[in-house]
Parts: sequence; C-alpha cells; structure tokens
Amino acid sequence: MSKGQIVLGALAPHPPHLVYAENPPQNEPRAECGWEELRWGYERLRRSLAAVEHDVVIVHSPHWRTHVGHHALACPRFEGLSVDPVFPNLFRYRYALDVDVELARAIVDEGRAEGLEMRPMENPRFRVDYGTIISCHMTDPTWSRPIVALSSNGAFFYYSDDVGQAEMIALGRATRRAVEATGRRAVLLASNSLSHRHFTEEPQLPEDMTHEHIYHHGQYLWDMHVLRLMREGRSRELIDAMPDFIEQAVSECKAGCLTWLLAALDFPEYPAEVHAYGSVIGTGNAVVEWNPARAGQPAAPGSAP
Ligand code: 2X7
Ligand code: FE2
Repeated sequence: MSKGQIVLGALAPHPPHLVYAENPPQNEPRAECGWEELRWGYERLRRSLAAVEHDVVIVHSPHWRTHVGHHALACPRFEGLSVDPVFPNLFRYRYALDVDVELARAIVDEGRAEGLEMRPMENPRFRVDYGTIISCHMTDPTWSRPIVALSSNGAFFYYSDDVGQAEMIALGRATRRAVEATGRRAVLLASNSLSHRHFTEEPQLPEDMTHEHIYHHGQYLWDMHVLRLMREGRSRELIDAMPDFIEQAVSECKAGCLTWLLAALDFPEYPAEVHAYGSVIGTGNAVVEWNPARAGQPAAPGSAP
C-alpha cells in the first residue's frame, strides 16, 4: 500500500444559514437568498476540490462536544433528520452518510498512542451533529465520499486553553499518521467560525441582509489578523495567538478544530487561499484552503499589512 497523504485542508464553517440559503433538496425550509459571499466562496472551494483526487473527508466539528476524550464516528452508515437546536426554522436536514470505519479506527489507535483518551462511536442510531453535516454538505452537496467525523473534546472549557491546544495538536499528529498508514488521500475540514459574537435580535426575515454585519470592530480586526497570518503562511504564529484570539474574539476556535487542522497539516508555511469572508448573525466566518501543492510558494501579493 502506498503512503497516504492529506491532499487538502480547509476551514469550512457551519452556520446553518448557508445550507438554508442554498435550498438543497435535503433541507425542508426554503429561502429566497442570503450570505452569497460565503456561499460563492464555498463554490470556489468545491472547484479546487474537484481538481484534487481524494478518497475521504475528515471533519472536526464544535457541535459534537464530548466530555471524556475524543470520539470518532465508527459505523459504516448514519441516517436521520438533523434539526438545528437554535435555528429549527432554518435547518431540518435529512442526512445519510457513509463512514470510512477503517480510517476512523486508525485515528483512534494513533490518538491512543499519543496518550489521548479516544473512543469509536459505535451506536448506529447516534444523531450526527449539525456542524459536521453542514461543513460536509457545503464542500460536497452530493456526499460523494465517505467521511470520518471527530468530536470536539471540552478540554479548552474544562481545563485551559493550553491543555486544549496540546490535546488538539496531538490529535492532529495522530490524524496525519493514521492517514499515512492507511494509504488514504484525505481532505480535512475544520468546521468552526472565527470571531463568534452573535447579534441579539433575529430579523423577521432571516435572509434580510440589511441586518447582517459584524457588530464589534475589535472582532473584525481579530478576524483580519488571523486571515493575514493564514495568507502569509504564518501558522505557528497563529497557533501562538490562538488563546488571545479565543478570549478576545470569543472565537469558536475554542472547539479546537482549527488547531487540529494546522497540526495535521504540520503547520504549513505556504500561503492559504481565502475564498471568502463574511458574517452570519454577526459571527465572522471564512472559507480558507490549504493546498500542499502550494508548498514553497510565496505569500499572496498584496497581502502584507
Ligand atoms: O453554529 C453556529 C455558528 N457557529 C455560527 C453562526 C450561526 C449559527 O450557528
Ligand atoms: Fe457553531
């Protein structure tokens, strides 16, 4: 078997509004428009993905919170109706997804070798979280590949940012080793938003874009700083800045997804491509691609401060 590799990594945020605005057949509610910048960014990410051969998608989502250790979906198929608990008016989605169980088990084994508490999720009636479903749907609405979904352990919340960061870096290393050992060509998705300050009143019409903007300039400045570090290949600095970002921008990075992704990619020094940035209910969201084929390339021209 030839050695596997991570062929592409992406920040792929999961606001249910994006699926709602796309009107796919799987989702019940209907929209007339909305959040186009982000949805067109996802379109560009999908075009990149179409050019990259891959066998599997591995996703890490904030909305599958586990209290003890890190879990991985490990049944061949999961089906059900996913309803967003906060926005049931926007997201009632029928899903049916296939899992690469061999790879899921390899990640569990490699995580244990790192000293992490790891569990395979073997209950076929388990309801898959909306973060996993939305990030996967937006990157591939036809669900053409099996997935591996990883839970978000609460170490950042129950211990500290330092403990959380260390856990997620170890999980990233374990994921990379499992991909290599199983010969998979894997796409990795970190499902989190960036700044995460919500607005406090929902407009009558959810897709009324006159209400959609960042509500705090400091949050915007943090998002721009983080995107600049990505575009300039400064992922080690981004890891170092993560605890401040989490605290000052109430960032959803506190779920660990982005740290896991950067560690699995071995802290890329090549420039990431930002396909889109936009707000959803006031939170900052970006669709960003790390393509290892860009290794050795200089930062995007014009990206300097
Ligand atoms: O889970 C979310 C989110 N992270 C951001 C925006 C809107 C809704 O749900
Ligand atoms: Fe979220």
